[in-house]
Amino acid sequence: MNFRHLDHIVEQFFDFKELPKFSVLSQGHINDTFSFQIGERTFILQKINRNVFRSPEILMRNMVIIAEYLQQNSALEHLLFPVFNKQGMAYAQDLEGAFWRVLPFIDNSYAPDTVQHTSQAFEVARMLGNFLQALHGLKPSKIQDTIPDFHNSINRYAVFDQVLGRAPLEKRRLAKSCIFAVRQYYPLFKQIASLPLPRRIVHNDPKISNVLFSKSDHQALCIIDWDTIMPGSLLSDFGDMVRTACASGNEEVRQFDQIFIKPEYFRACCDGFLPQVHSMMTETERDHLLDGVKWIVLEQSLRFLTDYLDGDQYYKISYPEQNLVRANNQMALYRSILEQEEELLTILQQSW
Ligand code: GN1
Ligand code: MG
Repeated sequence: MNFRHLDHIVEQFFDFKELPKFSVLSQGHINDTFSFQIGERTFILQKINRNVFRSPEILMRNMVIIAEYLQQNSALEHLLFPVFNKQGMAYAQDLEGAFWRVLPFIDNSYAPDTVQHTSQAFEVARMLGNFLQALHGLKPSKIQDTIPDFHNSINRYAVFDQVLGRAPLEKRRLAKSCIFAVRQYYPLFKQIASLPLPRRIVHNDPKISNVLFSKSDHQALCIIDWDTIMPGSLLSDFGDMVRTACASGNEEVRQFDQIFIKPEYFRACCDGFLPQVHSMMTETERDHLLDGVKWIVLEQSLRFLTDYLDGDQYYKISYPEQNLVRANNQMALYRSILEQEEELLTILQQSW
């Protein structure tokens, strides 16, 4: 791959004698991510997806506010302070107007895609709980929405309905069972929307691959991907964590009958998470944690399904039916949670 077009971006941030060495990091469904080296130092370079983030300026402003807040008010390490360019801005633009940012690279770390051991599930949860507790004092009004209505599932369902109306017949036929299931389970979104949930600053995308672990002792080091940190609900963060850290396989698994929540991972997540957030949670939040998991898994299925029907405009894909596979995978996870509900509720109660 030719990276020469990236030199022009990096030179807006740094002076260099030798050309930087770039590598592609294939993380995430949204932004394009690279790492590069200047001398001994390694950084992350990211192109912000404008289709998803309409206002990169707001996004980067949020990031700086959050990093400064956490530096002053928490003991968290590895904060994602963006590197400022030579004009003192937290991003740079290329000749086509695309927005790029430079972030610190966390040495000696890795981002797992699935949990291999209960201790990893515990660590993800401890890290997320810590992070939410640290953000607890940051007023929601300080942070602007980077994606409005991000977890407004009722809105997302309305969009799905419109997209469905204009989707090609063949796609509608192939997605028939998932479309039917989304319709069947839709009342959950209404139930969630009717809950008196406190609005807090939350991560909004705490999937397991957004938690970095240390290569030496396998402890969680930090939570990355701050693009969607904005006012929202603690339930959706708990939900997204469980969706990815407790599942028997990731979103890409095609053997849908093998997708379920591993009870031992769920127990580890509860044990890692609850003590961190215990003091700040309201009774409504406490009573509906498992509904948060169901909500986010169902919403994720709906999001993949909508994108499949809409011509794969949002999530990156590497083969044509990938978003439908992901939607069916998440629907299988949702159904398995319905079957496991009693067992999971017992684990939650035991973890208090
Ligand atoms: C996207 O960017 P990435 O891959 O961390 C998405 C999340 C989804 C996730 C599904 C801004 O996250 O909301 O849960 O894919 N991010 C955005 O894997 O939409
Ligand atoms: Mg992301």
